[in-house]
Amino acid sequence: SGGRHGDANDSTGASAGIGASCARHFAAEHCNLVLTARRLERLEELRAELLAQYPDIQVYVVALDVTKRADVFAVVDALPEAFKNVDVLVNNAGLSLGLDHLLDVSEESVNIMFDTNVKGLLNVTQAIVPAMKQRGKGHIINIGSVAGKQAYAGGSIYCATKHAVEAMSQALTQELVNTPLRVTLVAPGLVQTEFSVVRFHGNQDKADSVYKGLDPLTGDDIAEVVVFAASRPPHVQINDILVYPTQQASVFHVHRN
Ligand code: NDP
Ligand code: 8X3
Repeated sequence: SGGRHGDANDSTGASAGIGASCARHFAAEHCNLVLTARRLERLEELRAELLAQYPDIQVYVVALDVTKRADVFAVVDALPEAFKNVDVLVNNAGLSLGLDHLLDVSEESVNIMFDTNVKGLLNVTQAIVPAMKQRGKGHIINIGSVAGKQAYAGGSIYCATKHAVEAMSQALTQELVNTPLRVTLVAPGLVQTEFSVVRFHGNQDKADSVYKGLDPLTGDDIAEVVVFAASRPPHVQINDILVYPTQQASVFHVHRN
């Protein structure tokens, strides 16, 4: 798979949830890792955990806010030699803020969601992928969402950002079709992570209620899909995967016990 010894695997938003699970699952495949997020202490803890479990891998952690374009390029430029050849990029950093209706959503929330989910993903992609093209090797895995396929009341802006991730993934797939590079979009349904805690500004009860009465996906479930896509033979491009919990049938349709 991409990322085995000698190459590195870069995951954005690796300090929690799906991103941290991806780090653990790629580490289990003995990949060297570049892990980024804003909370460096979290990344350092994860690094220590992974090195204790897999002493044969190398893990580089660096604080990075994907919304800061100059920082994204500076971090990529300053990658240590052993981590320069990023083989798999997992564009995972993302968030949703609130469930305000379109008429009420604040300009600040709109900016944070677009800056992170859309422009942040673009920043990292533009910083990493040119070198992949030069080397003729690389895989871009974008974490979209069922919210990128359908929109729901209260989710207008978040859904718009995830529809944008879909559009960027589709366009990039076409733009790289004459290269050995691969593009994968993984679109999860309900995954129990810190996502809803962030959406509800730290209100744990409200966050828990999102997953009440069903058996939600875990970060590990999504990480397994990501590693599966990354570990196909070079001629196989898993392009678009929608993953639901068994009790979910659409963005609106969730069966609760
Ligand atoms: P978490 O809140 O658990 O994790 C989000 C991660 O993104 C954290 O590591 C956070 O790190 C990072 N992040 C947020 N903003 C930035 C930023 N500006 N720069 C760098 N990193 C950032 O949520 P999930 O694991 O669930 O979310 C991961 C992805 O999965 C997101 O793109 C989300 O939209 C998507 N998704 C989630 C679903 C769900 O139900 N949970 C369903 C479908 C898609 P830090 O705060 O340290 O910067
Ligand atoms: C997260 C899934 O339905 O909460 O992307 O928006 S949902």
